[in-house]
Amino acid sequence: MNRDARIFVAGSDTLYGHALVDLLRAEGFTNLVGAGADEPNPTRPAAVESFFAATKPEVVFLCAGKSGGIGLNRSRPVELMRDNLLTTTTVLDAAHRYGVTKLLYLASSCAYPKHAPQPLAVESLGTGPMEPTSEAYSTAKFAGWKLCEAYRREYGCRFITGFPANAFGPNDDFSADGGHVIPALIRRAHDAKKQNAPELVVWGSGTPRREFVYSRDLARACLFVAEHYEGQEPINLGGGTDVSIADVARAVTDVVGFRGQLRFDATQPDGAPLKALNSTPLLEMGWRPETEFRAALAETYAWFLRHHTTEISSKFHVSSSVSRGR
Ligand code: GFB
Repeated sequence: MNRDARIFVAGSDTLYGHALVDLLRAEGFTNLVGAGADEPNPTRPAAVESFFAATKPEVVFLCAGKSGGIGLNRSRPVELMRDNLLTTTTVLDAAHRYGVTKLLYLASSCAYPKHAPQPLAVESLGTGPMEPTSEAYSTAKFAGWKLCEAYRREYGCRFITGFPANAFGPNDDFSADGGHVIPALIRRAHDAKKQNAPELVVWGSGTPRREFVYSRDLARACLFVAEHYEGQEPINLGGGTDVSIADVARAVTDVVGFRGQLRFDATQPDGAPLKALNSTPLLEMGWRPETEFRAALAETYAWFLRHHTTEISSKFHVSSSVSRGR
């Protein structure tokens, strides 16, 4: 990719989008369009149309679309599904009509069947029912992938879909009830430490396992795929190992410095028992994750301390703080 290519990161305010914009700037890409106040609302066709007409992006990373953890997926399926369906149809349509030369759409590992063989290979997509807690959001992500495929088939668009592992990092949604497990536990462990609370509640049994990817590594994988991958098949963006939620909780409390007990709350859902990606195609192309899990957690907590130290969160955050981008 030319360093002066016009690149649009749709969803530059999301976990993925922030990391991508930072990486692209650090790698010397000088012509980022819409990475700031001029980014159009991706669910508004007229705004997206004017933006594409004015800026004519050549490469698009489609990171936009609301997302949240298992709690938000259970309580806000409509908002998550509508936002993602509208975002995908709007941005892909504009990208097609304005001749974008390459687009990478970020889907989600929760679009895989709940009981597909592990690690999850792209051949398993669509072979069984999804995890019910996130079915609405996952269906929208699945549809986004299928729409990319349809543009490729009907119009020859170079639209690629990536399925990332569970991502975390700076700029995530750190709300205690709406965020994904790592930012939510960072928030609650931090609050518990400040309040000298005797215990930290961890949702579910602690036995589910997830493969995590640090957002900076995910951004590197996205750039790598945009530069080197031309296949029609979607591609998994992982390459790490899976960890149990109990071990994640222990690692978070270590990093945060919370010394109390963990209490597993079985009234909260576990979600899928295991989600690990088969990222062999990406690894065979030569890409590797760089950041060790503990180091990534420590960087994330350091970012949290710089940006979130004034509030103590317990309230559920709805639309305005629903994080975008998973
Ligand atoms: O991060 P999380 O919501 O992602 O939850 P999913 C992962 C696991 O952590 C589940 C447990 O077993 C949760 O029960 N967990 C423990 C917690 N404590 C907490 C907590 O405080 N907050 C949260 N959120 N979980 C999401 C999907 O599922 O995966 C989304 O719902 C999205 O649609 C995302 O696709 C990647 O992997 O279970």
